[in-house]
Amino acid sequence: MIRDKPSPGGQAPVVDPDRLACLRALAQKILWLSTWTIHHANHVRPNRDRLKVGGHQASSASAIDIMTALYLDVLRPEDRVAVKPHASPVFHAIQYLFGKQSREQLERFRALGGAQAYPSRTKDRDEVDFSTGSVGLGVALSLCAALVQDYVLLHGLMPPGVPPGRMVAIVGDAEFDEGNVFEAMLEGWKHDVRNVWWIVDYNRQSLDSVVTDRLFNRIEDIARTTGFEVVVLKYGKRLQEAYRQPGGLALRRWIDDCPNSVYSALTFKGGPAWRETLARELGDPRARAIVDGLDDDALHALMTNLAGHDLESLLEAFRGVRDDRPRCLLVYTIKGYRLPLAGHKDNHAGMLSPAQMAVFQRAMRVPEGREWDPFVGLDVTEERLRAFLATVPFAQAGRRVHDAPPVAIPDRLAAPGDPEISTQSGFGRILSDIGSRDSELAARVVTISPDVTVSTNLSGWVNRRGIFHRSESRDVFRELQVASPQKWAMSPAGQHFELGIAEHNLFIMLAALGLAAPLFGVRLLPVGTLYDPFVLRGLDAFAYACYQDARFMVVGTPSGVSLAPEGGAHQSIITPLVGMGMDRVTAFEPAFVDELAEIMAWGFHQMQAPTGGSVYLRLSTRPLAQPQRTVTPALRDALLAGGYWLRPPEPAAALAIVYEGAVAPEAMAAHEAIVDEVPGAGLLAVTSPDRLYAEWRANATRDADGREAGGPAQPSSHIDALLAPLAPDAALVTVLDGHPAALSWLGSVRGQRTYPLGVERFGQSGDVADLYRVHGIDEDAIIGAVARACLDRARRGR
Ligand SMILES: Cc1ncc(C[n+]2csc(CCOP(=O)(O)OP(=O)(O)O)c2C)c(N)n1
Ligand SMILES: [Mg+2]
Repeated sequence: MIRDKPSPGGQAPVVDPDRLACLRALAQKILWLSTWTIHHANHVRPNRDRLKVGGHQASSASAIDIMTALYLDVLRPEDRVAVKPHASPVFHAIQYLFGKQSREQLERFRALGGAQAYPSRTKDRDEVDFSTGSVGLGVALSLCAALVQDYVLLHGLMPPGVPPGRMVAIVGDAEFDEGNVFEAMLEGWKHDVRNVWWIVDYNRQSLDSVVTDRLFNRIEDIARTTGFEVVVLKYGKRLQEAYRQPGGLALRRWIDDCPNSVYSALTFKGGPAWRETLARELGDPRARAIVDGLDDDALHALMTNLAGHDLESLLEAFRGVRDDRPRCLLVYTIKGYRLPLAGHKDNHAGMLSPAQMAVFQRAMRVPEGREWDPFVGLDVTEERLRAFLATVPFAQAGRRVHDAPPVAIPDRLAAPGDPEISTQSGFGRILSDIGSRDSELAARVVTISPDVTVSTNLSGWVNRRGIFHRSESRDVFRELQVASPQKWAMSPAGQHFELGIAEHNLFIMLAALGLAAPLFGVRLLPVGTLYDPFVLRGLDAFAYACYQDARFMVVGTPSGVSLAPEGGAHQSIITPLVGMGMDRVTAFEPAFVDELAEIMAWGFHQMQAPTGGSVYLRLSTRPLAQPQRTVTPALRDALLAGGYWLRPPEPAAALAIVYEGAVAPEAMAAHEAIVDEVPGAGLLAVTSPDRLYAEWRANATRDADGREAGGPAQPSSHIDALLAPLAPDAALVTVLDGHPAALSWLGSVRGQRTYPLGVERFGQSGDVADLYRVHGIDEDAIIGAVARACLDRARRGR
């Protein structure tokens, strides 16, 4: 085993030269493997589409030394990492060296079923902690995961033997252009986040070009302001040594003052260009003497000796972190370092040509045919490297992804018995009732809301369970006896995260809470609330959370124009389509609270099922008279499958009214008004177009390979069975307080003509009756659509 020597002064240990030699050799191999993986995908593997995609080579090369220092030395198995999107080849190469990634997967990089272009929790076979790809999101997720780790620790939920880790993000400097990163920083500061490391690959380049000079000053300021300890790592050891020589300060001043674009261009051009420029611009003859004493290669190596490519500097800095305060390490690097693309402003999409690759391969001393050999061409023997790799702390754990036993969910959740109540109130009451009990479910529910806790009806739950914070804070209003129904004390035992108004943070926190099982081995049941229109504000993060299979329940409430006087800015229109279109989420929009109670119980199961997913409830503040009924098992099954007949049709009926959500009273009234004219007409309650649609599509007739084969749909889907009693040419008048496309597809199930009603235009303030009239979803509009349907049918000869 290779050990470090303690340094004489008891400072951060000096890196053992033997260990450093191994790390340097392996960094070289990681550079080779990642570059070869990309080249192989573009030039070697048969590429049917001839789509040679750049964006990986230069970006990967930039992060190699940082990632080598982290993965091969500093990280522990319990640490979790968000790797910047374009460094995925580096990540896979490192896993390959650990024996946790196969050659076959690397050979299939970016091909179907192979290693993914961007690290993916769900699709990559090596252990990706956080998916990345959409810049900025992985960065924020690492911080949110640190908050969740604190929550788990302070609630005593961490399973025995699972130590807390550091939540690390390897960040591209341009990721700081994404506002969501700053939103997360502020939230982290409010919650006194710990154990988060952001290591910024400060190559001063983004996709299109070289980034603004002194960007890091701004990043540094903001990071400090939001509680990060900032460490700037600029110069490597060789440059530091040069600065100590006579004239060194002048050299340093020149580099410090050099604009990013000039530095990048000279890096690309190499030794002679450095010499020519420095000869012209270095006033101090002693500084010029430093330059003159070096040949072109050595001069280039010196001038590009940034800390981000100096393993010693990196290790010193990383190992020097001894506390759990959040760290932002700004590490100077060169995009494309050690590749012929280095520094060129257009290099993001750059690729090595086959000729350049041949030169590079020779330089890496990799014989043809041995490109995937993990040890060939290095200065250290295979035996030593194998021994070294066997001791790497990060690779010691067998499996780093945890599992967690499911939380028991009662078969039924009690629905409030009020004769008239809205689904939003019902939701608050059901949750409050859960909170009043001493159950496993109550212990594992965590609620979260971006400053709309009270107005989305979480008050009851929060009063019972309290707000979470690392440190206690008193409820001053209560202590001063100012009457308020809402308790607002915070403590480490609280079970509600109160966020600022940033819906992005809500969804990223839901992602982190919803990954507590694989990350920390404990199952949490996160429930987030927000106003439904602002689902769109957090949509990217919503998709991101689902993309990596985080499990949560999100409640969009109030929704639609039914929150009438609040006006168009608060009225959601297209969210029913979001619920249907989003993968790994099941969306429901119940009208009645007995339905809601069943859906929530189902949802808590769904959030834990191996092939389950998240749940999105679109709720309303509109109080509705509740049906007086008991939910039979058959009704429960039907409403969970997406719909049931509130008024069943008579056989071969010519028409059905189909409604979803808060427009139930209008649909019921219209049904009553027309049923004499259209005998036997049915009234179908849809609780989830998403469920109906998904099952209908899944049951489409398919051939042996699973491809859709045309022909009649299998009559096995729930919606098909529901619509079967109607006449084959029956009309369906559909209505919801949302975009009508959510239900208009129903006509395709059995070829019945659909008359879709819904909201298609931005709304305005008003009362419910006015707005329903304006948007054509009131009783009259439904009756009008029924009349049109009957006329059409008559015209067609019936
Ligand atoms: C949300 C989002 N917008 C745009 C892109 C396209 N894109 C990929 S990488 C990149 C620039 C990345 O620059 P930086 O973060 O500095 O990474 P590096 O220089 O290390 O490659 C852009 C704009 C993306 N992946 N995600
Ligand atoms: Mg960059």
